[in-house]
Amino acid sequence: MKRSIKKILVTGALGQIGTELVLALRKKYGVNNVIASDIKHKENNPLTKNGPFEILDILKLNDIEKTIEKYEIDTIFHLAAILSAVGEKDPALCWNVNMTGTLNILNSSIKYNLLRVIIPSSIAVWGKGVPKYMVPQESVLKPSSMYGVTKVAGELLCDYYVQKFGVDCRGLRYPGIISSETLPGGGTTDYAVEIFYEAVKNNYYNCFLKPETELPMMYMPDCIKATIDLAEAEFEDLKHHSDFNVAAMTFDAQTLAKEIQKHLPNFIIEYNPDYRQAIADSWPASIDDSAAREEWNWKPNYDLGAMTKDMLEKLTKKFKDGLI
Ligand code: NAD
Ligand code: AKB
Repeated sequence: MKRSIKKILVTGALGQIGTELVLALRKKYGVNNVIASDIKHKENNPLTKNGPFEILDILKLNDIEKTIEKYEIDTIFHLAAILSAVGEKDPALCWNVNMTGTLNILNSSIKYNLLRVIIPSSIAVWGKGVPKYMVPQESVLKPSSMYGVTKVAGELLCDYYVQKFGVDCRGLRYPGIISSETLPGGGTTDYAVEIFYEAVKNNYYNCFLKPETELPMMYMPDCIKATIDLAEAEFEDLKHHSDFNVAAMTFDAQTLAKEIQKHLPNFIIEYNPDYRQAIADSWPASIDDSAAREEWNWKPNYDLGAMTKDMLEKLTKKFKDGLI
């Protein structure tokens, strides 16, 4: 009989993507069927107050196994990771969390015969040797950040487990994700979130990238849609597994600032590039996501204009309510 997703564990659930993914999954699969977990606990966080939550360090295999047994988990969304900017400051931590964590999840999925594992990848897989625009699905993967190295190795590891052990592991190369619920956790694309908070609160932003640095980006509702759509796709329809390119929009900081100024004409931006500029310079500006479109009907809903309007509406309300 065909199995379907019933009990979900989300690792790194209190992070930027996890916070919103857990809510979307709980809406779809039922609150008690989605177990949020993270290495830390946050007081008064709706995720930890209004549904099952476990403190779980993904470096502790034994604890992962106990959680899978306790809740009879069949599907894991593995989001716990160290992102690019923090990873460049502490490469050993980045390697350890991203690689050991991924291995622990994959090995647990064999031991407990899990239905499915979703492990995100990133545009950080690219470095030298690819075109700046419309990087194809099959491309040279030569990252220059430790984070990128772990993302390439993670993709290869997942595909190896698919072929060797029949694990159903799936992943997407997310662009920079922009969202209004939880601040990002130490990446290079974080500027595209911070800029909105600072525009709403102070009408001013000091940007850590140069004005003309173009990067691929995506609004959170599209990120959630892509993640759940891929998780629910039929295995037989997929030719790829762990490395789907997904795209939504491309812009640089000066274009984003102009879009914000359409709504907040007094907004001022200044540029003081730091060590994150080199990371951003190593990534492409746009990517070709036709494999995702063909294999599981991927299509984004938000462009730069729609995303900016929605972000400003949401954050302005939060600011007025004293929440940010
Ligand atoms: P985040 O940094 O916001 O959250 C990661 C979470 O992992 C944090 O809550 C952190 O506490 C937790 N964590 C760290 N070490 C842990 C450990 N040892 N055990 C358990 N939890 C631990 O990251 P995110 O932006 O939500 O990213 C989720 C996934 O998506 C990651 O794999 C990331 O590489 C990928 N991704 C994110 C973006 C983006 O723009 N947000 C873009 C591309 C790829
Ligand atoms: C980062 O900047 O590190 C992330 C990513 C693109 O993977 N947002």
